[in-house]
Amino acid sequence: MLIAITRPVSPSINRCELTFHNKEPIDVSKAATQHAAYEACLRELGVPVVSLAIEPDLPDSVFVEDTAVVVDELAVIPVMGAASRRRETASIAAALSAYRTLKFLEPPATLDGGDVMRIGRRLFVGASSRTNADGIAQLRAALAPFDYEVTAVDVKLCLHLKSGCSYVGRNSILVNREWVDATQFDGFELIDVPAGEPAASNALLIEAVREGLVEEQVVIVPSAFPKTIEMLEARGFGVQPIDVSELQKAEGGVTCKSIIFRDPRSE
Ligand code: CIR
Repeated sequence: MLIAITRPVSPSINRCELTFHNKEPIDVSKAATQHAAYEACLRELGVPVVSLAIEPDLPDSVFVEDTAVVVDELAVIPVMGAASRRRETASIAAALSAYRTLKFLEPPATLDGGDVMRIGRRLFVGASSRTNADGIAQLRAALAPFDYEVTAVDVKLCLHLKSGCSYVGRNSILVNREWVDATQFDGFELIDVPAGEPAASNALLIEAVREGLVEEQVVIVPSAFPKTIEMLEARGFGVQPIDVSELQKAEGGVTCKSIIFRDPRSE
């Protein structure tokens, strides 16, 4: 069974890092309400949520995806690309130690979990402003004993690899080819984001378990992207729209607000 780790929105989120977005005021209480709805959506899809303690002094701490890379055998704790975010990993490492052996990356490596798109035993890792070549090399070395293949992918004009592409199931990657070098995705079906919705390439695939039995794949997509929702539904994907407008102002999407992994204790 899957489990999700999340963390509440920090009251200091208006001091978040911004790289490609202009600053816009974030309504903290609306952001918290939207985040609670996101957690409720995960629970509804059969994924129990462990919400960690709030970190009032760490503006970006709701974006837990960036603080770890979790595979079945290991949790890798990176040196995060933004210095202001590096203190976020301590409490995440403590929480993940209940589920996985930990492996810590070391300087000069930098890496953000948002740069890692895992598809089975393949990990595509964005070479971005947050993740450097040492980060990719150390991740590759950490996962090599478990037969994971790590492939670097060039990223431009967006924050993380998964800002520009997401695995949506059925061997398909939803992608913005202007942001991500899709030539690395040989063998996968590429679904281009519709014109006018460049950031819709961040979508979250959940293997849903309903009523304890039936498994289905659901793709969570921000409600701000109706053309993408319609396109995926027309292609037969199960889609769950969700409003994340406030955290989009902080350069977040739908993958960044959780770390989702298999819980060995429930199997
Ligand atoms: C940052 O710049 O680090 C945050 N303001 C946004 C992080 C979003 N993370 C993600 O999409 N994985």
